[in-house]
Amino acid sequence: MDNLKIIGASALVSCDNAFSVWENGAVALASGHIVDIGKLETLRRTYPNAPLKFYRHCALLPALVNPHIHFEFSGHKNTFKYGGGFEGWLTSVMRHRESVFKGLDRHIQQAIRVQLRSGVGSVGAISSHGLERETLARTPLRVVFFDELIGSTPHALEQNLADFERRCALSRQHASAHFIPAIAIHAPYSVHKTLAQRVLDKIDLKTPISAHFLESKPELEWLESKQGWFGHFFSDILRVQHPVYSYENTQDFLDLFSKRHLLLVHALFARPEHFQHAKKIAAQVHVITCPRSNRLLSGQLLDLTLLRAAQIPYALATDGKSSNMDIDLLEELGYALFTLPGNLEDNALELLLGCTRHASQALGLSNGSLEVGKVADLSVFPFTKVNTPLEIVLGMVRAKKARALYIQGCQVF
Ligand code: MCF
Ligand code: FE
Repeated sequence: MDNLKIIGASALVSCDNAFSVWENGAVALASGHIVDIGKLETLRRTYPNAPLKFYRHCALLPALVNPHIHFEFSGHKNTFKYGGGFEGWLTSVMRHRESVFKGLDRHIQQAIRVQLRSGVGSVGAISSHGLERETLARTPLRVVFFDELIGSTPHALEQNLADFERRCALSRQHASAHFIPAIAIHAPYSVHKTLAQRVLDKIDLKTPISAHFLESKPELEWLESKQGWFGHFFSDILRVQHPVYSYENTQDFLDLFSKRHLLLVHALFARPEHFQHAKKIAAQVHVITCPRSNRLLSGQLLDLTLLRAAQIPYALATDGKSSNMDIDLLEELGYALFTLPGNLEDNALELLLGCTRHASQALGLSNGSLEVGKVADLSVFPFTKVNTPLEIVLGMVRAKKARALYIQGCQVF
């Protein structure tokens, strides 16, 4: 076979369904895909002429996937208000968001370096304005680029739609295996139902759709009973005279996503019936959890027991620097491991899959596990204890950065 090469390490963690782990394991790659996997010695015998790269005292894993990040907010440090609940944060974003876009390109470059350094090969990038599109299209990162739809007032509907379609058209120009255009419906409170429907009517069913969902209690109150802080948000902050209730309730919002490939981001205040409805209505649902962002903005963490009961997989993400101290997925993984309640071993396994296989599935990619036929996005970390998912997660968190990263079989570092 042409272009065949072997990459091996002292330990291999496949993150496949069977959660196979190999001592002195390796993958054979050709044309950016995994064509074989097994013991290093076996692969060397099968492909005696293939060049070999072996990482001693290291573990080979799928490259990590960060499925929710706002690169446009990478320059943010301490402008937005923390500690005043979600309401305080959102008010401060509405007032000051333009000011954090200064010197943006330098911050985006740095944010990209942070992703790669921590072994992240793919990201789900939420784009409010398209300011990061060109930079992301030129990086080695695999990017699922979610152009974000926002607009809650009916009278500005045509203008919001035109702006969104203009950004989507620019994104489509970059479409490739490394840059996959997708769309985000910002949140129930910020996207009018008619606007969302107009957009979704034109989008094919395979396109991943991301939505911030029930991130705060006021959002739930607004959706369910048309009461609470969001009334003030519309009249006093957005200056909408008579706020329109465009969704009858939470189910009505979820009905937008019939047969869709849906990523529900946060879902902190979702109730069992909401998860059940999402699962029934969509073709595929993942919850994306961003624990540090959730703690900072809404004071709490996702209740994983509700997801397990609904049999909805979750993936782990950093969110943007707009709502986090940094955007390092390994830091997020450590925080999640130490703070999410429940059985530590169970959580470790879910979190590991949450930044590999499940995150990849959420983004509709074909990486995220080491299996024949998968795209060869690989990461290497300096540890060898891989007896349990907990040992693996601890090894990654302790490493603080990856030793090597391959995207589509090409070495990034
Ligand atoms: O995920 C966090 C918190 N929830 C909602 N939005 C954002 C987050 N980080 C950045 N945002 C952006 C969002 O994309 O903030 C704006 C949107 O552009 C808020 S609504 C004007
Ligand atoms: Fe977000």
